[in-house]
Amino acid sequence: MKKPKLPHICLIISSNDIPDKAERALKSGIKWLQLREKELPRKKILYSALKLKELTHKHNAILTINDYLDIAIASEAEGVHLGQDDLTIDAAKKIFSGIIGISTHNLQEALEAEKESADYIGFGPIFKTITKKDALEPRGFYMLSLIQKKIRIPIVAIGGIKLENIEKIIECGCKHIAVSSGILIGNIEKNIEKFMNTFEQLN
Ligand code: 3NM
Repeated sequence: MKKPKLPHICLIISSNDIPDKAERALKSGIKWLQLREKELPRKKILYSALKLKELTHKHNAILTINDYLDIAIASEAEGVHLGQDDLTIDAAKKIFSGIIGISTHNLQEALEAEKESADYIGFGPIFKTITKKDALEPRGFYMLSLIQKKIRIPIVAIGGIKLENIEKIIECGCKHIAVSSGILIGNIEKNIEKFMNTFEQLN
């Protein structure tokens, strides 16, 4: 199976956002959803993933599942997003041929992920985030630029990304972002339109 190209914007959602916010985002043109669910039992996360897969399929978008490779496989998601304490990329590759991404927070983790041939790295948090409870200290633009210079695989900047700071992220050379509150809080449709317009200027 050929792996799909990564869209510029990944919207991170939880089960509470299904179906309403997920559907609104897809209708507004979001082409990549990541299901990130830390609270619920696995079976409920699977149900959310299956529902989301129906929606992403309908809108020609891709779905990735945070942490749980078994749920990614069972829901036929296009990808899995691993944390540093989840399965290794090598192990995931043995049982999954879809997109494999991994969260990284420093250059060493990013280089390691590249060596293991991850399809992309998440790098963050770039700014302070209200979404991730155990987030590390913000890395800022300087670290993002440095990572951009050293790493060849796609980099998805994450953490506190909003309309107010997106242009500076793009100035760092970054072509992909993962966003939760910056899209889901306020007017979803308007937020997405503005984020998409910023990226369209790149193409
Ligand atoms: N991971 P928001 S920051 C899920 O640093 C996640 O690895 C991060 O949500 C990391 O766009 C983060 O609301 C939260 O800040 C992203």
